[in-house]
Amino acid sequence: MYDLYYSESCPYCRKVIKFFEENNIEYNPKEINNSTYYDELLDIGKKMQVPFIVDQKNGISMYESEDIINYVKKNEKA
Ligand SMILES: N[C@@H](CCC(=O)N[C@@H](CS)C(=O)NCC(=O)O)C(=O)O
Repeated sequence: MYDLYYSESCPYCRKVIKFFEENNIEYNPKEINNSTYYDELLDIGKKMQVPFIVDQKNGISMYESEDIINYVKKNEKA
C-alpha cells in the first residue's frame, strides 16, 4: 500500500491518482490541506512538493509524478 500525499489543485497529482485508479492500485490518500499530512510530508520528504509517495513495505519514498508512476508500475509487476 502506498501513501500518496497530494493536493486537490495539483495537475501532477491528478495524473498519479488517475494512474492508481485506472490500474486498480490501492493507495492511502493524504490531502495536504490536512495539517497532519502536510507536516508528515515535510518530515519525511523534507520539501513542500506534491505528489509524493511513501511505500512503507519497501522503505521507499519519492517525489516526481513520472518517477512515481514508473516506480509503481515496476513494483506491481515484481
Ligand atoms: N515535476 C513535478 C512537479 C510537481 C509540482 O510542481 N507540484 C506543485 C503542485 S502542482 C508543488 O508541489 N509545488 C511546490 C509548492 O507549491 O510549494 C512532478 O511531475 O511531480
